[in-house]
Amino acid sequence: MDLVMNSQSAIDLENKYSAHNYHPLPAVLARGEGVFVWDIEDKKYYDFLSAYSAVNQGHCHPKIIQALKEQAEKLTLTSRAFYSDALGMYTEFMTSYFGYEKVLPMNTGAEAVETAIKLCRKWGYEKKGVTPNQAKIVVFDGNFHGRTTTIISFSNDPDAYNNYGPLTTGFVKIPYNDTVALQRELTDPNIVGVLVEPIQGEAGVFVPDDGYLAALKKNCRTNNVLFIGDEIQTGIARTGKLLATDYEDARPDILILGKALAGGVYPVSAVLADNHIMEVIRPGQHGSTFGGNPLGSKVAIAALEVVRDENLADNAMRLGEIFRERTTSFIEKNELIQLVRGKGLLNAIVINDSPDSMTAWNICLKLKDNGLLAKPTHGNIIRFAPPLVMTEEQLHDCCDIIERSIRAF
Ligand code: IF1
Repeated sequence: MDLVMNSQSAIDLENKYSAHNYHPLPAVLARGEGVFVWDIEDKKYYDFLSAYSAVNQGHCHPKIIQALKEQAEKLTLTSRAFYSDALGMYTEFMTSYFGYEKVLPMNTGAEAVETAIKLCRKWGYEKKGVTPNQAKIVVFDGNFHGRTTTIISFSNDPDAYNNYGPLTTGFVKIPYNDTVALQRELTDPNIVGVLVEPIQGEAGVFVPDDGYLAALKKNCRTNNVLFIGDEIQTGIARTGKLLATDYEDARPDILILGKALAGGVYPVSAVLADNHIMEVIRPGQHGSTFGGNPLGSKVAIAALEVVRDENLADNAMRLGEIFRERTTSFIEKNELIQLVRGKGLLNAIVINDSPDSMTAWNICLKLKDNGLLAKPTHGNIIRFAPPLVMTEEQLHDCCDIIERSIRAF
């Protein structure tokens, strides 16, 4: 191994030994603090991805790191074979914070989605009375919920599912943001749930029309179907409210959280529901070695306290408006950018070029040169999702960088 690590040698090392399941932007990060990250050569960048919205609280938030350190020295893992002095505290905190009767702790987002699917199906058989093995869950075109075999079974991105078959059945895909399609599908008595992202992230930050989520909720209620909200990316203040579903009368029956739930410090995910749903899972019927461990529990409490104490939802709301206002007036004078869309600090710009062009990628390389990190999604879309601890002054600085970078094309 090289004694002196520079960016190129780090990239070479990763390329040689790490599976090639990613194509990263060539920035080799070594340090992070708040809205900033630094590469090996100590070049400083604004982070405009926030690890796909996992570091909403900013990198290495001192309060979260303190909780991690304190608990790491006491007790990290017990498994659920025993009780711990942290899990009760964590689950009480979580349920009151989000307003549900029960929480089921897991680790990654995909695991929590799997958990929600299992919970919903079991509820369907045991409470709704669906014929064994006939349960169906409604999902949407363009969905992204993770990488497990069942989840990729209902993706419509060939990269996600190709040659990973045989795929899991029991899902019905309908167009997103289409209330008529929803009404038609939900009357099928075998439908037990609707799994939805309140804003489709991977699809390119696609915000549904106002009222769509409320209509979805209403249709679920009328047809005795569970509304499963995947707020792994949209939750924890990202879109300007604690949850993106808080914008409407659209409380999910099953709420899925991950990512920023533990501030990007530790993998913690959760499924929340009320007793009449959660009670269908009994001892031995679901679990995880790491889920609900003391370290993750304490880190998550600290991470959620930061969100509340620092008013991150309000800040995301305010800065998001400024960001879209500035970007909108910029693109009036710039033909390369088609539009900006989003809510709070989950935004994207769409480039006026074919999705298979290199323009978005090249803009991201230029942004990197100018000290800001963002990543293209679906060819010609660039997602902008900085940590929510950003100041207004920093945001204007970032808008200057973005405008300067795009003008270079
Ligand atoms: C990757 C995107 C973001 C998610 C929603 C569940 C999960 C995710 C709504 C699974 C994860 C990630 C995973 C990451 C890329 C990324 C992503 F570009 F694919 F769409 F965030 F925008 N539900 N999203 O967004 O959570 O198991 O990863 O903890 O490369 O797969 P996980």
